[in-house]
Amino acid sequence: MKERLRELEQEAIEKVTTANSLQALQDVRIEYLGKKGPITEVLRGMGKLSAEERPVIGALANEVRAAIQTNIEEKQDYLQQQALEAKLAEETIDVTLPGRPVKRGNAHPLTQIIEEIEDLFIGMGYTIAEGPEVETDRYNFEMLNLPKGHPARDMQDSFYISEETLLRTHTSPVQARTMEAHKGKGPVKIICPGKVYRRDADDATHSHQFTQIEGLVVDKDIRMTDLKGTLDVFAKRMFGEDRSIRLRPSFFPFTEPSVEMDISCKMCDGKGCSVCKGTGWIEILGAGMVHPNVLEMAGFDSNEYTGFAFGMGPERIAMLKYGIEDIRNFYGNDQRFLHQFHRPSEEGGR
Ligand code: 2U9
Repeated sequence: MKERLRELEQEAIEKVTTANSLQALQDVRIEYLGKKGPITEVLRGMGKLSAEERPVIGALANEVRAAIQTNIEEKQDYLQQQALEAKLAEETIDVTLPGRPVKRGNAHPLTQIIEEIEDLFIGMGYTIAEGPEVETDRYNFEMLNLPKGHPARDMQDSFYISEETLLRTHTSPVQARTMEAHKGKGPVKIICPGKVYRRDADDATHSHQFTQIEGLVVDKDIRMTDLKGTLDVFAKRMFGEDRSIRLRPSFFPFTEPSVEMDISCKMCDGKGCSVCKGTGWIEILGAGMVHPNVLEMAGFDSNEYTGFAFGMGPERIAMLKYGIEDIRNFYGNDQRFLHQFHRPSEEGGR
């Protein structure tokens, strides 16, 4: 029986040596150390042995079982280590591989136009002023010479939140607030960009939310010629030095006199084409001298102070500049549209 046990030990160790997978090793364990294995069988037959032989064979059987067990565990550690090393080798990172390009975003085309206009006016000494989009009736209408009952205050045209509050319909309340904060003392020289809201049905040229940029200068001796000179500089910087401007009489409740400004059509150089509808001119903005009522309501003495103001729609400017035909493009978040407006500083990685 001793020989049989030694033989089994020898056999099992050989099989452990040749086992080259964790599964094969598990098979060896079951074959030799399992309940139905030969060593268990030897132990079961010990009853037939003499009293002297029994402890000797018992001890030997346990020794053989322990030896096989240790052998299997050592091999198992080895195989696990090998598997880990193989996995690590397979997963090696090649740090010399070029990186995958990251898709970079860009500023929204309207943001770009607004920033371009802001920069232009900052260069002429203006500062940027902003204000709330939820406004009171007082700042949005009253202070701008639009008293109760004025047709422009029609409930149908504005998003009212309560009787006294609404989504601002223009950025003019920012100018009214800024003037009021100056407590009757000039100069005021500001540009007010921002979102505005009108109860309009959306189509190719209307959007219920759009943007505006308005400008305001209030000081002593501000004249219509200051307005004209400023708008001429703006038109030439924005659309090209070869553009000319013309002012047509118009009406706004907050300015008197009021004008609309056209620039000569770039497409036909003023000769008349489909873009300018044969007129040679394209309407760009509205402007005028600040109405004395507006100056007085904001705390300025209209005998001492005068001012000019102008307002434009960045959507319209961008549509003219880039030949965009539908205003809804600005609000659709279509990447195919937006990605066409990368600025030089935003190039790369596309
Ligand atoms: C104060 C005083 C005067 C702002 C002005 C316009 C003319 C104008 C619109 C044109 C189309 C904006 O893009 S648009 O919707 N605006 O024509 N805006 S003068 O005059 C002001 C504003 C505030 C206190």
